[in-house]
Amino acid sequence: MSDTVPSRMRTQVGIVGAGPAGLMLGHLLHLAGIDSVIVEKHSREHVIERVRAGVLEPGTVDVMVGAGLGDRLLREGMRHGGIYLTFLGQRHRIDFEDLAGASITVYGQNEVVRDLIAARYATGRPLYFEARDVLVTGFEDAEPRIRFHADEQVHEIACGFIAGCDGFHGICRPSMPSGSWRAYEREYPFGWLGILAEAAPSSDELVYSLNERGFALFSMRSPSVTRLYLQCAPDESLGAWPNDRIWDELLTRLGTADGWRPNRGRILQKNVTGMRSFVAEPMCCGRLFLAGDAAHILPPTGAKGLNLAIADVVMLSRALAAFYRDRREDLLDGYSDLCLRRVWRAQRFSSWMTSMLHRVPGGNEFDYRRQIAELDYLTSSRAAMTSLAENYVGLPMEQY
Ligand code: RFL
Ligand code: PHB
Repeated sequence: MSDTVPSRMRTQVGIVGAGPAGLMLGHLLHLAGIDSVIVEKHSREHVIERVRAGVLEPGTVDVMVGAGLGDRLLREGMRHGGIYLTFLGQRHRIDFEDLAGASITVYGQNEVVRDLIAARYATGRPLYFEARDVLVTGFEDAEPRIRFHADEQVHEIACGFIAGCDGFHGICRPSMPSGSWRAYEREYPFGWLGILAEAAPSSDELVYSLNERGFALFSMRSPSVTRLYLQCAPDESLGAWPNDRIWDELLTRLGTADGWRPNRGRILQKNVTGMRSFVAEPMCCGRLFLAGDAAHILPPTGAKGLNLAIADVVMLSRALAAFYRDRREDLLDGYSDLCLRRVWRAQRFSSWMTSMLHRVPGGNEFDYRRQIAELDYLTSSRAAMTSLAENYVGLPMEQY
């Protein structure tokens, strides 16, 4: 790679990563008349087919619609006015519309990404998939560059700024010199085994359940596809989970005394995810700005990761637009602090939901009884339910 002559390009913003953060940033910058190049390590198919988040806050839906990307989302997204919490075999509804005046939308992250890639292609602006050996340099000295290998060629992009949207395992955050930032981190002693099943959802809304045997979650992707999760060990082997065992466990943990249970169906996909809370502060170094999972990750119990990624890039696109339009640097200077306030509120909410709804392996009965008491209080106090509803539907984009 080093002995070939690189193809050289110049752009205002070089974006590393074509997940929701990178693609949405590219689109918002395009709408503001700012050019960008997006560089992604995986193939287009891999990026679209990765099954991850499902819940969009109303603020995220507004961003998609405002950016002209709402057609399919408004047609196919499923609006949910609340969620259920199950414990001791009873389901309790939390009514978001009544308590917080808002609803959430279930629309798979892969559909969001599919819409964003189509929008990027429609602009004709560059998007490289399957980029190898991606390197970011020079961002501390006002000469940011992205170098990578794709299509049998070495490419070097001189950028005004670099946006590190390359997820938790990306290269941008580790490229920031140690000492210039700090990590706040917590690991959890459990993970989630997730399945996608060819089965009509048997509830119109999500069901989060705490059972003696651990946490389980009922969600969906479409009128014919159910998404389900089970608490498991962080390094659980899928080999130990034949399909019948998965269904037995899901039905035991989610089924309620009134006879409600998820419908069974062919399992289309299974995976195990560990859980971690992580925040990098500050979310920038010189002319490199981190956004989304590259800067912070949360346990998925609060359904916040994708929504935070979108909020970050809304703020970053505004700050970059103020720079290129009016030569104003104050929004770039304030970017990290502005985002971190929302990030920490989401971290608080996600770790609270996680500790309320999971059983700590080897934990004692005292904890389980305390968790049941917490759920009992939560589902019988309007004040407590309002707090959950407000946090679940998320802060408006304008409010921090
Ligand atoms: P992504 O989606 O990880 O995208 C980063 C992209 O960068 C690429 N990349 C590189 N590209 C170039 N060079 C390199 N060196 C690179 N290294 C990596 C990667 O290939 C990838 O394409 O980060 P982004 O854009 O910040 O988006 C964040 C979200 O994906 C994430 O927060 C959510 O999926 C989290 N999450 C949920 N969030 C919600 O808001 N609501 C939910 O309901 C929800 N459920 C979930 C979730 C995450 C889950 N898992 C699997 C962790 C449920 C689960 C099970
Ligand atoms: C999902 O549908 O994948 C989902 C829903 C809610 C969560 C996490 C994941 O908290």
